[in-house]
Amino acid sequence: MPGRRVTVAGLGVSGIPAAEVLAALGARVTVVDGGDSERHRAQAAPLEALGVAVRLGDGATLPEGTELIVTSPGWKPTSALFTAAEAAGVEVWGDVELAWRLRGAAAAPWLAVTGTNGKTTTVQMLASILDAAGLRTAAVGNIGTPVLDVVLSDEPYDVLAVELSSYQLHWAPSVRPHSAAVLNLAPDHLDWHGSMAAYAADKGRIYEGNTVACVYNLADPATEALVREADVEEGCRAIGFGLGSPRPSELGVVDGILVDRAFAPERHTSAQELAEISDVNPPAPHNIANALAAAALARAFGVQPAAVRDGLRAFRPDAHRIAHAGTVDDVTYIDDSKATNTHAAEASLAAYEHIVWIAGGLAKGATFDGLVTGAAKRLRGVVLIGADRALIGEALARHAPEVPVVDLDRTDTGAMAAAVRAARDLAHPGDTVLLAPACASMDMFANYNVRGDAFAEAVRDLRAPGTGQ
Ligand code: UMA
Repeated sequence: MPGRRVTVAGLGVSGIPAAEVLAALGARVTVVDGGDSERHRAQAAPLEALGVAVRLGDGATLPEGTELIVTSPGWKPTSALFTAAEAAGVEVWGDVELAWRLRGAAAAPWLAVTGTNGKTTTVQMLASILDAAGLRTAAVGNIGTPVLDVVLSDEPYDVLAVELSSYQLHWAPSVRPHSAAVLNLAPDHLDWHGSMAAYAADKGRIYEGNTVACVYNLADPATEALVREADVEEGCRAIGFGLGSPRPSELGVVDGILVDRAFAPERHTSAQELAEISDVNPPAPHNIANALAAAALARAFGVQPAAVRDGLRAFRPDAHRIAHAGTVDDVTYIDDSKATNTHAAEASLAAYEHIVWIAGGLAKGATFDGLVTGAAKRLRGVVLIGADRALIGEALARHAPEVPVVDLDRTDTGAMAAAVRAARDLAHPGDTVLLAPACASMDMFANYNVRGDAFAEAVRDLRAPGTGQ
């Protein structure tokens, strides 16, 4: 790296540590970012003090003399910067690729997880299990802690639980996990990838070069297809997980018990007990599947069954995932702000009988016909928010024209409170008001946590208006 001219694309969670590490290695670093806000300028200053050049407000022009680009995951492959890089013969790595290439010879192996939904929970469950097994580990990647932060840490790790998004996988061709899981595959981020096939192909990269296990979902044949297409190390096994009774090389459920017929010594004749369904928090079907995937990766790494049970018991789910925000006048309010795509929203809409649904935001190229058709019978009413709400409104008009819809044409900070009040007015006693937007939040909120917090606050306000109690 010394003296190499490297351009870092994106001054955000991934770009900042990438620029710092490259500068420390002696590279001549320029960070470029299309944004030029107060936040950008505040984050630029400490980097500039390290000798890094920061160019804000222009993410399209390739800096003179660039020999390598290290990009943040959010940058689309079609970005003008990469078109210019290609024309100039300049290679592009993601920050995860950089981390993989810089890790030391004795670096911790990676247990990697991707999927359209459930990957953060699964990685957290996995880290909890590895921790219960007495291993030094960290949950990193798309979950929010850049991989670069840990691969170069002075503290040695035994193994890393790595969440990889399709964006990160796209830009990380050399990564070779010890074992990896694809939890499920449903349309998401199609505006970024260009097509479902391209999205699936990027997800499938997680299996490349696995040495011990490629873990797939028995209920989602597309995940198994990705295993078949992968080029893995000799002896690497395909391991299925599902909610039924497992065959050899599978993990599953028998009489309320999570069992392993993949890594158990007597797997051809019997299954090994790992944990009870009640050890999984919350014990909803999709979450039991997440627990089985986490268990499969841990078992592939040699973790004993008792640690799987202890790790699952110790795990606490994140806020904003089907979280109970309150009950007011016999109406239950559920915050599933984390449902940022149709696949996730479908799972939460399936869980309730009579629903007033709050939906909308940034659609990311999704269509809503299937989602609306599946939920139509259970919808008491719908409140639409956000930039792409008309797409959901049109699907409702086509497939559920009898369902009352409130179209909320405002994006100010009080918009969520107005949405919750409109939902309350549509709800009958015993109903559920469900925030499951099926869309990203960034048109109205900083992220889905802020959107969920606004919902929870608005529910508190229904009880004691104006006090925020
Ligand atoms: N920017 C541009 N031009 C672009 C795109 C972005 O200039 O075309 C700039 C923005 O102004 C901003 C910076 O680039 O300053 C942000 O880069 P980024 O969008 O890649 O985001 P980071 O802050 O680096 O965070 C990324 C992940 N973000 C995305 O993939 C969009 C975070 O995942 C991740 O936690 C973090 O790296 C650490 O690995 C978030 C996410 O939404 C949670 N992920 C998607 C998902 O889970 O569905 C994939």
